[in-house]
Order: sequence, then structure tokens, then C-alpha cells
Amino acid sequence: MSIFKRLSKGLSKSRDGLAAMFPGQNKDKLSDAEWQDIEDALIMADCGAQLAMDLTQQAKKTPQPLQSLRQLMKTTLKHDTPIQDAKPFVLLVAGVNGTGKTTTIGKLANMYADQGKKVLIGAADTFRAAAVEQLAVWVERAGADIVKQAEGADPASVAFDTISRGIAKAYDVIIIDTAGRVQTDTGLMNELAKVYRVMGKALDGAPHEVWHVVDGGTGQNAVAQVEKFREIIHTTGLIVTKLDGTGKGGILLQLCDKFKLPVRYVGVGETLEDLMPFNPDDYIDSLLPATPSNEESK
Ligand SMILES: Nc1nc2c(ncn2[C@@H]2O[C@H](COP(=O)(O)OP(=O)(O)OP(=O)(O)O)[C@@H](O)[C@H]2O)c(=O)[nH]1
Ligand SMILES: [Mg+2]
Repeated sequence: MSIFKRLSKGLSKSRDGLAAMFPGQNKDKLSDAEWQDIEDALIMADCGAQLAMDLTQQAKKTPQPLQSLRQLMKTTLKHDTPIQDAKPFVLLVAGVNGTGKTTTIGKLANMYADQGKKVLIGAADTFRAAAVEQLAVWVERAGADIVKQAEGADPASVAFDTISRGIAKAYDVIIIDTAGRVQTDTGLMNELAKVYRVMGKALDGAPHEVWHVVDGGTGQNAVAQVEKFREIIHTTGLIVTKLDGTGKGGILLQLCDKFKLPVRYVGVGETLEDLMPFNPDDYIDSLLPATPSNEESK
């Protein structure tokens, strides 16, 4: 199955929910009850009550409301901030437990290696020896290199070492993996703040990007997660994983709307290739039921 199909399949539940609520395609006048159904379907797809209301209220006022709703959703997801360019390019990856950070780092390492870049990964999840081993397997598959220390080592020290080695050995891309942590755990969030700070000491301007990995199936808690992580490590982009599975899809809209952060990539499976650069147009076309005019324009 192509990765785009996987995304489309993953979002099919939300799409079916929305399709059931979308009245006669391309209708230009909808009843209040029909609008209410659309708003409810958006809320059920995890868009959040406020955004669902804002989108429908705005779309309602336009001559082609359903087309306009689609357009408004695309606009919500579009943030044209380019990824910072630097050599070495230093990336910090963080998020709560089990969201797919390590897997995503494997996929990113593979992608960069395929582009002919020299990639170094820092194993700053020093909580469990198994975490380092898991990362090492991904890194090997991707054809990248790893910097690790003993279990229990200071994650900030691993991050510092990785960047120093990366500079000395002329790596193009340096990615730091971190342990999963709940955003309400002050001790662990302080530890992450230190990793971030120390990275800047190892190289002026680092990390160039900070990507927060969110599990697409998390639901509303994702909002609290992004809010807190952003405060601590100045998140520059989101990666939303597991959109091939239970993700309802609307959470991306809510996160982009609330935090004005770009979604950089989406994860749609468990293998090295299952990472897609995020494309708002394709995404909304996968999430919403097709309309005749939309089909024609493809
Ligand atoms: N279906 C699916 N599974 C994924 C995706 N990304 C990651 N996973 C799975 O999610 C689980 C957790 O992935 P990890 O990469 O270990 O997550 P992590 O964030 O590093 O976890 P911690 O380091 O323990 O916080 C694994 O079973 C992965 O295979 C995805 O895009 N789709
Ligand atoms: Mg991990």
C-alpha cells in the first residue's frame, strides 16, 4: 500500500463520519440543522469545539460554503515557515511517552541519509538500556551513526557530546532523541530544559529545529502537551504519528490553529519508509469526503 493510501485509510473513520454529515454535495444553502451536524462531526473528528464553530461560522457566510469550509481548513494547516538551514543542522526531538519519537528519528535518519547526508544521532534517552538499543537498531538500518553513554548518564551530557562529535567529524545532520515524559512532571521537564540549554552551549544557535512528536490518536490531551513542551523547549514544528491507525485527524487542525506551528511530517506506519512530509491540501482531501468539483480539479 502506498504511504498516501495508508494515510487515507487511517483517516477513513473520520472521513466517513464527516461524509454522513455532509449534505448534498456542493449545496449552496444549508439548513441550521445541517450546519449543526457538520460542526458536531468536526468535533468528533477532534477539531475542538471552538475551531469547529469558527470554521462553520465563517464558511456559512460564503456563497459556496462547503468548498469554503474545505479551503478554510487548508488555510488553518498552512504555515509557510521554512525549516532552518544550517551545517550541521541540529534537531531536538521530544514528546510524551510512546508517541513514536525513536521510530520517527529512525525514519528521519533514513530520509536524510538517502539525500546523501551524513547523519549522527545522540541517544539522550538514557533511562533504559533498552531505549539505546532500540535507537541503535534504527540508526544502523538507516545507515547513520550514534553517540551513546552508559544507562543513567546525564541526557544533557549526551546531547553535548553528540554535537561536539558532529562538528568535529563534519556531520550534516545531528538529531537528539530524548526520553518520553509527561508534560506535568516538573523534574523531567527541567531535565529537558537543560538538554535544550546545553545544546546551545555546544553550538551557537542549536538546536535549529525542535520537533514535538504527537501521537495522532491522543485526543484533546495533545493540546496540553504541545502547550507545555513549547514553553520549555520552544517547539518549532510538530510531527504527528500513527495516522495510519486510530488517529481521528482533526487534532492537527486544532494544534495548528492554536499554536500556529507547522506540521513537518506525519507518521503512517512502523517501517523506515512510513514518514511523509506534511501536505495540508492532500491531508484535507483525505479527511473530507470528495465533492464533485474537488474531484474535477484533481
Ligand atoms: N502504526 C504506527 N505505529 C507507530 C508509528 N510511529 C511509531 N509507532 C509505534 O509506536 C510505538 C512506540 O514508538 P517509539 O518510537 O518507541 O516511541 P517513543 O516516543 O520513542 O517512546 P518512548 O521513548 O518510550 O517515550 C512502537 O511500537 C512503534 O512501532 C506510526 O506512524 N504508525
Ligand atoms: Mg524512544
